[in-house]
Amino acid sequence: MTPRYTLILGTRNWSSWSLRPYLALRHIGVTFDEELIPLRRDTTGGEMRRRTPAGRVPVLRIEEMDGTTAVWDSLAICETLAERHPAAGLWPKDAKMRAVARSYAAEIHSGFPDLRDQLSMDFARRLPLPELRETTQAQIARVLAAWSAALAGHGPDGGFLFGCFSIADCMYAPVVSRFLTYGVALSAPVHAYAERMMALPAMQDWGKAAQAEIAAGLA
Ligand SMILES: N[C@@H](CCC(=O)N[C@@H](CS)C(=O)NCC(=O)O)C(=O)O
Repeated sequence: MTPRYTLILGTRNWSSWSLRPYLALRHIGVTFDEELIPLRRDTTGGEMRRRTPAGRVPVLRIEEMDGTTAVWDSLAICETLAERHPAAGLWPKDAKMRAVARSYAAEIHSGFPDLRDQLSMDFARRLPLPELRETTQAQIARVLAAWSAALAGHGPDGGFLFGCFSIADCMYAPVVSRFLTYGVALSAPVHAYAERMMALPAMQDWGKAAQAEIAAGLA
């Protein structure tokens, strides 16, 4: 029996962490349900504590014949999906390339606090670039250098960071959105990468849902 997947996510316009496993699930092509916990409300903290193991979204609930498993944290969810769906190629096949792709994913997962703080995800809005701290500028420069290096090496083989779409792209998708929201200056290859990411049907759908949230006064 195929497992039943449910992604518990936050308000799409804002929930950068939720976007990552959403893209991985869409890439695999499995059907999955979505349950939303609205962010930035008086009720958010309580709902998070009641409905998620760590008081945060995203969570992937996996229901199977022999029981239900909750997986939390965006990177853990992506890794679990890669393990369960090897044919989807969520990591590069080549071991050396995979090691570097994992480093990219881990780097964005554990760092860049100033970038997150000053350029918070606001998927469907276009906003002025705030005055950036030096630390934020350095973090933006690091992301752009890392993307440029990956795209120069592997981009020609598929257009994504490591050629074919991978978890590395899932992990950086919120940064792509942030750079477009705040109009961060991008080189031609990075701009082409950002456009390719935004053209993914899953990113388009996420954007439509984020727009609907804004129209409904939810984001
Ligand atoms: N490291 C976690 C971070 C998850 C996270 O911080 N999620 C935010 C929403 S995007 C959250 O749940 N915040 C709790 C709140 O707003 O009360 C992950 O990768 O999933």
